[in-house]
Amino acid sequence: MHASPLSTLDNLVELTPAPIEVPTEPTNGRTSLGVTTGSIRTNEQRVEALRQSLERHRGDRQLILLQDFPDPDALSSAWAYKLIADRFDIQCDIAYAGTLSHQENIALVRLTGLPLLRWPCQAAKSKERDLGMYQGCVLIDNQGTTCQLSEIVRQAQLPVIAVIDHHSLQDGVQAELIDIRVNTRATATIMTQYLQAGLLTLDSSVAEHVKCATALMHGLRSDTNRLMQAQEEDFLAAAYLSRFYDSQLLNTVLLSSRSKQVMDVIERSLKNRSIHNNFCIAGVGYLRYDDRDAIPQAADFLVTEENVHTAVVYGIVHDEDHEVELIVGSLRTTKITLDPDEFIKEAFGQDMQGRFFGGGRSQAGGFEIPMGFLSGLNENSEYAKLKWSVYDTQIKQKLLHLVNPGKNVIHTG
Ligand SMILES: [Mn+2]
Repeated sequence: MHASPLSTLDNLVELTPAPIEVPTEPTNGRTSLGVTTGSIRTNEQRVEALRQSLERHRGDRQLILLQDFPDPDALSSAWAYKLIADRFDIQCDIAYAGTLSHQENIALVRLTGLPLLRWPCQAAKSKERDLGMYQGCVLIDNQGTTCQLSEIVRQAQLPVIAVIDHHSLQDGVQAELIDIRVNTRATATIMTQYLQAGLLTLDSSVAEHVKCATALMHGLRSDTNRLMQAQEEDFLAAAYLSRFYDSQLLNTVLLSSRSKQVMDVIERSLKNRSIHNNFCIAGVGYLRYDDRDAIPQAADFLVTEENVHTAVVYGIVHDEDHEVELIVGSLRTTKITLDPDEFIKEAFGQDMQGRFFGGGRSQAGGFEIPMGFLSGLNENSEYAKLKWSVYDTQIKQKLLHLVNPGKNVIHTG
């Protein structure tokens, strides 16, 4: 494996009991190492900072932005923020631009009544006047890089009040309050700590509290591989939530079954996979926008094979609304020393604007590569085949450069 400065950093951070606070200024340059330059804050200071921020914005209306394909950690954490903010007379709306495609996420939202707005980008743009009713926005479980709405909000000059996240620090994060803990396994853990510190006292006789606690438990479990990767602070958060959550409701959410489309994508990933140096790589060809969540699910499955520590699954997703195609990929790893954020950034590099094609957190990462001019016209099946084969080859080449350094794996020309 390549020597990753960030994985060394993460190991270092793990030895430090106090989590790291990031600087509020954007880091210069492209290195994520900027994360070390911040001062270390205590939990009390963090709680106080959030309390003051909420106090300062009393009576405001805030927009909580989620990543385009929100997962249980993001959904539950946003809900917890909304309930906390409510105590300070701040009304929040939770919005996302993409699709809620994982069957468990759909079940979670339906069964708990989690308040959520879907704002496809086109609609959000035309709603620009509506953005005027908000005094600020909040990014939860993301830093704006995986959230199309953040660009629209930026154009509307809506101030970013808070960023609460656990993914690796992305460039240019600016907000009044930044709480990014790269060493914490789930944003749900961070939000539970805020609840526990008294920003909102949960009450098991309030149905909404019980449902939110259940959602947080689900978020925490799903970002820690069912608690198997959980650390002390996650267990402490889960212990606190256990007083309020509804285990039967959680069970119902977890029992939701996979759709046929997801099974088909998993089947294709199994058929197409190749294993090099304990890395499993699988291209799954074309899939519909609404089925794109099948990609991380296939990666989750492939990483369970013996002798595989890391799985990368990717495919071409066709977004009919916007008439564009993009490569969407997911990485899952059980290798402690592999940093998904660093790995993806190193494998695929940046676009012309200097933005990375993806990133990640502990054990998971994702990437999106727009296909631009080559998008569409797949009715011509020869062209569609050729296009897939070009992208498939190029992604494999880029990955194998890192997986088998020194080996000239694929000869071109
Ligand atoms: Mn998360």
